[in-house]
Amino acid sequence: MSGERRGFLKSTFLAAAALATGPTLAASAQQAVGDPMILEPRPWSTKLGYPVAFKPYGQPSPFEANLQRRQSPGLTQTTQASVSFAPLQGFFGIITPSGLHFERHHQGWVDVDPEQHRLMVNGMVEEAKVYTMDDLMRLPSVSRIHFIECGANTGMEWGNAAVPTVQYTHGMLSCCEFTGVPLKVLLDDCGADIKNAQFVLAEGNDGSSMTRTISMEAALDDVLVAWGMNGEMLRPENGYPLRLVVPGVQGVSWVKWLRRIEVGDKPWNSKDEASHYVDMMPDGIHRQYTSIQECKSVITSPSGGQALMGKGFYNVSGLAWSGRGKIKQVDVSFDAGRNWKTARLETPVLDKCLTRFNIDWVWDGSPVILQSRATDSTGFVQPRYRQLREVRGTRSTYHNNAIQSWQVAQSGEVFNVQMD
Ligand SMILES: Nc1nc2c(c(=O)[nH]1)N[C@H]1C(S)=C(S)[C@@H](COP(=O)(O)O)O[C@H]1N2
Ligand SMILES: [Mo]
Repeated sequence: MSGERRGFLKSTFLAAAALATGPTLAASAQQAVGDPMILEPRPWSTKLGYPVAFKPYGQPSPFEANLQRRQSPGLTQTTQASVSFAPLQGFFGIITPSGLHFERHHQGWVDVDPEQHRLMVNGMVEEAKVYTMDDLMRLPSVSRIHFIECGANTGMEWGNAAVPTVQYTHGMLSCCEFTGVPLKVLLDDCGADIKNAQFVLAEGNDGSSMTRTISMEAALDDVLVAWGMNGEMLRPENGYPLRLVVPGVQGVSWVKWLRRIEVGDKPWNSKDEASHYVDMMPDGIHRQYTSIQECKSVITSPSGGQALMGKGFYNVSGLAWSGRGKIKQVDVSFDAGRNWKTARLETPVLDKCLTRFNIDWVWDGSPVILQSRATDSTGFVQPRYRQLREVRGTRSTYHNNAIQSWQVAQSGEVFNVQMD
């Protein structure tokens, strides 16, 4: 190691020590002397372990059993039309484990036999075609990491702080590596009339026959017809064997169990577009076809429902994303938005993808309100509730990207609160 590098390490260590005034970072660790957990053998170190492939498909540790998708206590559940929220408070980095991806089904999820699955491309094309899964998987594929967020995410918070944890405020959000064929390849293959057609319709093969209009601009840009998720086939809940991936656009357009793409010259105004995911504006008129998920962020740790273990050092961590591009900056406030400090963005920072941010914090034990505010590559800054309501009024359900506030009480308990 060169002298220069050693010097760097030494100075960063000193900087860290200086930051954690009084007790250093290590102060949270127990003193080793006398701790039986390190001094005495544990049961698992004194016997044979399980054989390989004891579980042919790996499972999380039984000690992690509490980390689950959950249904919100604040929502009316019907048996099939429902939503499960991803436990954002337990995630690291940017990838959502496949088994914890949120779910939103308008008519329940289905187990599709891939041998019987077909994708039709028709409408304004030279030749309509029907593809089998084998046909599709022979085509040139790409893999891309993108977030998917339901347009209704954070929807229960329009009025006031309604639900207790980040799982319920922001958990209709996930981020995976998707593998599939660019939709453009299929449109070219069928000779789509891209001069005159401005839209495509995507149709699902479940009981809801989900149908959504997507702009030709997006269709020719980064939309994928995907079968892979996190290195394996899609999970049934997420559209096995085929779903549309529409980067940056609200989840409803990511049609699952995708069976048909129709090329056309006007929006279809389908049942799924007439009432769902439209925004009631202050003038009483519904804004239809809102589709891009605007720049947003949330602190996931510490977050509502958690409790700090006493004053001292904490790594404050969260997620930021924008449907319009990359995250440029995330600022964190420890005093309800009066002062802001710029957080570290962890790599990779990708287009229309979750970005993980972290920032050092020493809690002095007094009550505080934590907030994060993201800025994207277009310069768009995530709004406060007051700014959002100035434009959108108060009667919306969807597309809430306001700054989230978490109150840390003197007890260390963290609560969902809403700041103007
Ligand atoms: N065919 C079909 N596609 C669908 C839906 C559906 O009910 N049926 N739900 C949509 C909605 S509203 C969202 S937010 C996303 C959710 O995707 P996920 O369940 O994989 O999280 O899928 C979309 N695609
Ligand atoms: Mo959704």
